[in-house]
Amino acid sequence: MARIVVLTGAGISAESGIRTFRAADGLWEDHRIEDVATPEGYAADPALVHAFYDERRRAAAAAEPNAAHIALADLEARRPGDVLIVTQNIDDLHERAGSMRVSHIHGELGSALCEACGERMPWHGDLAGGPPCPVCGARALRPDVVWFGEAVYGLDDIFDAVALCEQFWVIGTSGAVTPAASLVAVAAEAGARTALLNLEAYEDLRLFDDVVLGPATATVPEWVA
Ligand code: BJW
Repeated sequence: MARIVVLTGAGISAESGIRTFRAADGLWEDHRIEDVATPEGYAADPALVHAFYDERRRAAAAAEPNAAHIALADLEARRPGDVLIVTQNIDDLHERAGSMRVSHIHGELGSALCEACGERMPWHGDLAGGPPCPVCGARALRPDVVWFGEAVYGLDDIFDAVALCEQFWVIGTSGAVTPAASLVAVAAEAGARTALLNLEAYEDLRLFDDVVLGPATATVPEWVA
């Protein structure tokens, strides 16, 4: 179990050049959420959804981890076994910064899921055009990401880890999406010290012991120092 559990969202990757979802210039400005991030949207127009994720896979591959990702990886290196990152992000910038324990609860761009055989597999190319599944041959590969209405990955283990941690930090997420947004309540209820490091404050900050506002590349290195 980890003493420190860190929940991260799109804001931690923003300064690596990866767009967030709900900002004025965010991803949802260009796309209706229900068209690209629901099973129904995918069934209606798979080509649109593949184009959306193929472009994001290329953008993530071209991005580099920033000082916030690196500070968290350095913390884990200083305190082996004490840090668990629970990320809503589908990029791999935490891993590329050197973090070892990362749980991608909303899936990963670097993975594909075969809807025919159920296999999850590393995938680094485009999915547009319907490449065959290397396992079963069906042309049924989709992005291995969690859309609205689908179950997030690893939730039971994460609830257990959060209920047992000493510190729970939330970095760069709007807190608009459950179940990730409800983890702070679990941590607070269990007696962990809670912190929010975000560009903007939440309307309701009652569950946070500490609130540090600012860009993650400035706040996170200072916070973990
Ligand atoms: C900075 C910064 C800087 C910027 N430094 N900070 C009614 C119908 C159906 C479902 C529901 C419903 N009501 C509720 C639900 C549940 C639903 C939900 O939460 N909906 C709400 C929107 C209302 N949740 C789900 O459906 C989840 N599943 C579920 O509940 O399953 C139940 C179930 C159980 C058992 C069996 C079956 C089902 C699944 C949610 C999946 C979310 N998926 C997405 C897409 C993933 C793939 C992809 O990336 O495309 O996840 S949506 C999108 O939002 C993505 C993100 O991970 C997630 C959160 O976004 P995030 O990271 O918070 O980004 P932003 O943009 O919102 O915020 C960025 C923040 O950073 C801002 O605050 C900035 O200020 C800050 N910031 N720059 C520091 N430099």
